[in-house]
Amino acid sequence: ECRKMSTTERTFIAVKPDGVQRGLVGEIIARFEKRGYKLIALKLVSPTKDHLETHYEDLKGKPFFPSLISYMLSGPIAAMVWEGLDAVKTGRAMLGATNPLASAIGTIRGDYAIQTGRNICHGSDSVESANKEISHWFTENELNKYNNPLQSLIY
Ligand code: RTP
Repeated sequence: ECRKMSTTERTFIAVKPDGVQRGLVGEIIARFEKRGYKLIALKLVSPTKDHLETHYEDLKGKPFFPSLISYMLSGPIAAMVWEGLDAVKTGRAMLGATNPLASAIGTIRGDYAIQTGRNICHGSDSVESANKEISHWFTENELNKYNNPLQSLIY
């Protein structure tokens, strides 16, 4: 078995329009904060259709693509970047499976969602897509550089 060494990574996490409207932004932020991840960037945005189609370009051929885009256009999205050990894989684990009915209890989707088409959050699925998504959603200026002394209690 080939196990990857844990490394400090950045991941793009977004609260989708349904999550924002249901008042789950604070809950989702709190889980990443409490786990020990470092908040690098955060904004509430209403992206264009073009922006969302590029974000989901790998899914362009899927039958659910048009409904996914209109779902993502249904309201503002809380976009964020979190940094820390294994942030991509652990971030996905914290969100839970894409289909909320298959998500473990204790995950964000497992606790707050029941439908794939309304699964309240997004998380990058690899370091490569995280880097792509971070630069798609944020400018270099919006990626904050700061020292958080609390990190020394976590690592
Ligand atoms: P995400 O990118 O949002 O974190 O989701 P994911 O990687 O877990 O899932 P992916 O397959 O990339 O799908 C992206 C989003 O499209 C919606 N979806 N609907 N069968 C369907 O109706 C269907 N399948 C996927 C979900 O909102 C999913 O998160």
